[in-house]
Amino acid sequence: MKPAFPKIRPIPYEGPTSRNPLAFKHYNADEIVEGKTLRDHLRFAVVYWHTFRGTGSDPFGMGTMQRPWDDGSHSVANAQKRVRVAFEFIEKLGAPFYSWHDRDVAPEGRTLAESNRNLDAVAKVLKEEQQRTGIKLLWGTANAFSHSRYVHGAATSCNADVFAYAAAQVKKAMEVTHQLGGAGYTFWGGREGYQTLLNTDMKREQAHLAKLLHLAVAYKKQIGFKGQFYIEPKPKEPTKHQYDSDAAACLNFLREHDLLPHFKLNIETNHATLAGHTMQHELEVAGAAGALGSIDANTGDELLGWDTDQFPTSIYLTTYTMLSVLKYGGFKTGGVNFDAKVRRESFEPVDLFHAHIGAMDAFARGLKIAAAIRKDGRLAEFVKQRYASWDGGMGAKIEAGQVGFKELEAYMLKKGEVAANVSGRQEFLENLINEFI
Ligand code: XLS
Ligand code: NI
Ligand code: NI
Repeated sequence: MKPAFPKIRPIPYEGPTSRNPLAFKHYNADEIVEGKTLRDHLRFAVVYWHTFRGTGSDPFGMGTMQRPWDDGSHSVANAQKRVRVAFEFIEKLGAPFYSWHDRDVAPEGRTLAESNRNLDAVAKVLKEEQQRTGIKLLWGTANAFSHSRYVHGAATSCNADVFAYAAAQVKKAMEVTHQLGGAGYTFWGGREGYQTLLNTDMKREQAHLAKLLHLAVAYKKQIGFKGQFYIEPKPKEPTKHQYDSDAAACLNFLREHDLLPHFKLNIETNHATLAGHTMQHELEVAGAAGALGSIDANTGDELLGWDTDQFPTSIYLTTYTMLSVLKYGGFKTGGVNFDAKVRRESFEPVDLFHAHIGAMDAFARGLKIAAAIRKDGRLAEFVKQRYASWDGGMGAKIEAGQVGFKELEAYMLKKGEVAANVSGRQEFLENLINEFI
């Protein structure tokens, strides 16, 4: 096969003074930060759906992407050829991982059996290319939202047959993920929510979603798949409300249905903002619960308010993200998965390189800045000092459960008024962060 990107050589690291748009300025994969290479900290992954299946269509217009290697057909042969192109791209970029939905990599057939055969035929090529390049699968997932059968949702559909179909589809996607040595498997509730409560039995739908996840946990054990399961929170789009609306809602759902030990969260930046949160907020909620698994790295346009899935370039965003990731011990099975798409106006193949190179550089900078802030220690020390009243005296007794309301009343009656409050120093801290940016 002729190369799809003949003019592009493997992307080198040239350092911050380079003016070469096809070189890294900050992502030096072998550089060590906090005892680990950048490659192992960031575990970059390229997503198959946006990068190799995105057409650039939007609600107002048709696709714009120039993808000369793609014949536009739904044939298995075209899908297999696309795999070679994808791996040429990922290899030249130097990303160690990729991720997919079943229906991105292989075409949906006329029957479930045909869809499964198509997936097997493409998975064979995925495996060959993984072995040839050493690129690994970060996670797989099933697209149980695009086909019209999923009009009312998948696991949460009012139609029990749809649940059965979704279960069969997830089963197959898990098997293929397992065959390809996937480090994880993600559940994003594409249409697991409602458009109107007038026609919705919310309790029953949520119980069905939990049922599907329990069946997946059981099947995982049965086939010996050791990868990490993730839930990806998102509040809306395509439905008005999705049950996995944010990290806190997902954690509550998982706890209520005895699923928490089996899942971690895959936090996506643009989903956080759609939920009215910052990425940092979602990462802290997940991290505090011991459930920070992976991230879908992108960014939204705050003025548009849609899930625009843009490539992340803000150094503040990547710095705050990596501060939280480092705080909770770094990625184990997860990574920085670029669930992002080039703009409709960026239709040439080379734009795919610019987008990923810039985002990888932005994360490399965020990581180095976060590590420098941690090494400096002033931020952590400030937070520690802010809670010093809990480290001894009455604070320590409250935390240890040694006092009740009676003792607390007696303490305050004697003292009369609280010890003086001190400033939160937000502006001082914001300035401190800017010292490192
Ligand atoms: C869509 C989601 C999706 C998941 C995988 O908004 O981000 O791409 O990451 O199904
Ligand atoms: Ni995502
Ligand atoms: Ni998204």
